[in-house]
Amino acid sequence: MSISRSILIGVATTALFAAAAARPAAAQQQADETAQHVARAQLVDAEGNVVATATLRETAGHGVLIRLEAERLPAGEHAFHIHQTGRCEPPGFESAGGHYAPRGRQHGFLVPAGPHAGDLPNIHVPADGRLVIEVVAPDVTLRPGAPNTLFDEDGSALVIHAGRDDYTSQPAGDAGGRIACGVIRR
Ligand SMILES: [Cu+2]
Ligand SMILES: [Zn+2]
Repeated sequence: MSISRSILIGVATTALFAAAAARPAAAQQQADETAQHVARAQLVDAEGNVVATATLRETAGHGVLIRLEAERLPAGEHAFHIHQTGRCEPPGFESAGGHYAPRGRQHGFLVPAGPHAGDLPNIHVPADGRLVIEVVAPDVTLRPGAPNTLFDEDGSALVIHAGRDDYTSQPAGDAGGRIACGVIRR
């Protein structure tokens, strides 16, 4: 074997080892980043039954994408919000506090000084109680430490109401009682 050929093989072998070593580390890093950028919530009703699940995903700087999968909600139009405290105590779920609004503002998409960061469009549940929707909450993030993070000291919750949000009334859209609530978790 010539010297130059053995050097070439040596370089190639080193490169292979480097690639093999780098791959698990990169995969782990990617898994860590993915875990940081995804959250979930299980929404329960007043009796504690799971009625919907949500997956929340950090976008590329455009807020949090929320996918809601409902299995057994009452038919009709319902308000859907992010509330400021990650506590869901049945039956009334008042423990979840008001709408998440780290930058203040008023309630509602139809109000010039609105909306709250946690305001979301109404959901429309068909007769069988099942639906899947996706919606972006543009003014929140899952990144810890950010002023508008959903993972602040007391966390956050997803809440569904008995009635529709009129997008106007203060402080919460005149949406009636809270019929389902889920703490947002990693
Ligand atoms: Cu609400
Ligand atoms: Zn609001």
